[in-house]
Amino acid sequence: MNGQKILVTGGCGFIGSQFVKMQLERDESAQIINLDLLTYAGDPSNLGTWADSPRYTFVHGDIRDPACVDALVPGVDWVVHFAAESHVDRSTGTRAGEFVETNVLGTFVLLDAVKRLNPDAHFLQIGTDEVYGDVAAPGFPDESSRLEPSSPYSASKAGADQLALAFAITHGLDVRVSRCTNNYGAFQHPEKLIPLFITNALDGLALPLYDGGTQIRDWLRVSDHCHALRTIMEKGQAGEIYNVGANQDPERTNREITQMILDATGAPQSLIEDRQGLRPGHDQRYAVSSQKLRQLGWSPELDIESGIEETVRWYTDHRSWWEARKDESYRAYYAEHYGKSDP
Ligand code: NAD
Ligand code: TDX
Repeated sequence: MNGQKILVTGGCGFIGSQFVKMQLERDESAQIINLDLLTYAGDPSNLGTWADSPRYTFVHGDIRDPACVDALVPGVDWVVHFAAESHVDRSTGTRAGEFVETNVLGTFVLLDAVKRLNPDAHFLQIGTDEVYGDVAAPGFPDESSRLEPSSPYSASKAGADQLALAFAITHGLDVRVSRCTNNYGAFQHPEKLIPLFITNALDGLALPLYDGGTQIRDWLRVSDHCHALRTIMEKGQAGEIYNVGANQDPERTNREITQMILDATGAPQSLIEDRQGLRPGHDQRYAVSSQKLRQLGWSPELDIESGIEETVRWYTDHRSWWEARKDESYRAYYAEHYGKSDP
C-alpha cells in the first residue's frame, strides 16, 4: 500500500484536502496528483504547507474534460474520486444541471479514461449514505439495500456509484464504493449545517433551523472518514461497496446538534430561527449499517460531543478562513436561498 501514486479529484475541498494531507503524512513515499477545478468549494490553501511537498502536484482542471483527465490517468495506482457538487440545498434550485454534469458525467469521464488508459488502476468512488434516501427508524441499510435518493444531489451521486459499479462488471475495473454519513470538522465550507451554525453563532447571527430540527444525521468527523477510506484501500475488495457511519447511540437530531453548538459557543437560544420550506424533499433520517467495514478493523475515534467542541475551537481560531468563504458570491447564494443577506 505504501509508495503509491494516487490521482485525487477534488483534493482542495473539505474531505479531499484532509485525505491528501493524511496520505502524505502517513506514507512518506506516497505521491499525490490533485485534480481540482477550484469551484467556490475548493481552495488550494486548505492543503497548508503540504502543497509545497515535492510528492504533491496540483492540476487546475475539470473532471468533465477528457483531455485533462487522459493526461493524468496513465501511471497512477489509484484514482480516489472526491470531486463533486456536494451541497443538497444548491441542488434543489436552478443549478441542478451542474450536479448531473459534475457528479455523473465527471465520474464517467474518469472511469472511461481508466478503462482505456490504465485498466489495472484501482478506483475509489466516494459516495454518500444519502443514496439510501429517508430511512425509517430503526432501520440501518446495508450495502445491498435499495437506492431511493430524494434530492437531485443524492440522485446524481447514486448515478455515479452505479456507473462505477457497472464499469467493474462490464470492463473488469477494480472499483470500490464508499458511502459515508455526514462529515464535520475543520475546513468545512460554511454552507453546511455545523460550520454555518458555528460561524453564525460566533457572529450573533440567526441559525436557520429547518422543519422543526427533528431530522437525524449520523455525524462523523472528517478524519474518521479518511481513515475509513484508507481501510477500504488497504483491506477492501474490488467491486465492493462499504458503508461508513458513526452509528451514534443515541442518535442526534439537528436541534440537539444546534444546542451543542450554542453551548460550545456560549451563544443564546434566541438565535435559533425556525424555518420551513427551504429544503423541499427534506429527508428525516439517515443511517447505515457499517458492519462490513468494521469487520475490516475500522471504527471511529471521536464522539460527537468532543467533536463539536473541537470544531467550535477550530472555527473560533480560524476566523479569517471562514470569513473569506462568506464572500460576495456566498452572500448572493445566502440571500437567494435564505431570503436575507446576513451570512
Ligand atoms: P466539497 O464541496 O467541500 O469539495 C468538492 C471539491 O470538488 C472542491 O474542491 C471543488 O473545487 C471540486 N470540484 C467540483 N467540481 C469539480 C470538477 N468538475 N472538476 C474538478 N474538481 C471539481 O465536498 P466535500 O464535502 O469535501 O465532499 C467530497 C466528496 O465526498 C463528494 O463526492 C461528496 O459527495 C462526498 N461526501 C461528502 C459528505 C459530507 O458530509 N461532506 C459525506 C459523504 C460523502
Ligand atoms: O441552514 C441549514 N439548516 C438546517 O436545518 C442547513 C444548511 C441545513 N439544515 C439541516 C438539513 C439537514 O437535515 O441540517 C441537516 C444537515 O444539512 P447539510 O449540512 O446541508 O447536510 P446534508 O444535506 O445532510 O448532506 C451532507 O451530508 C451528506 C453533505 O452536504 C453531503 O455532501 C453528504 O453526501
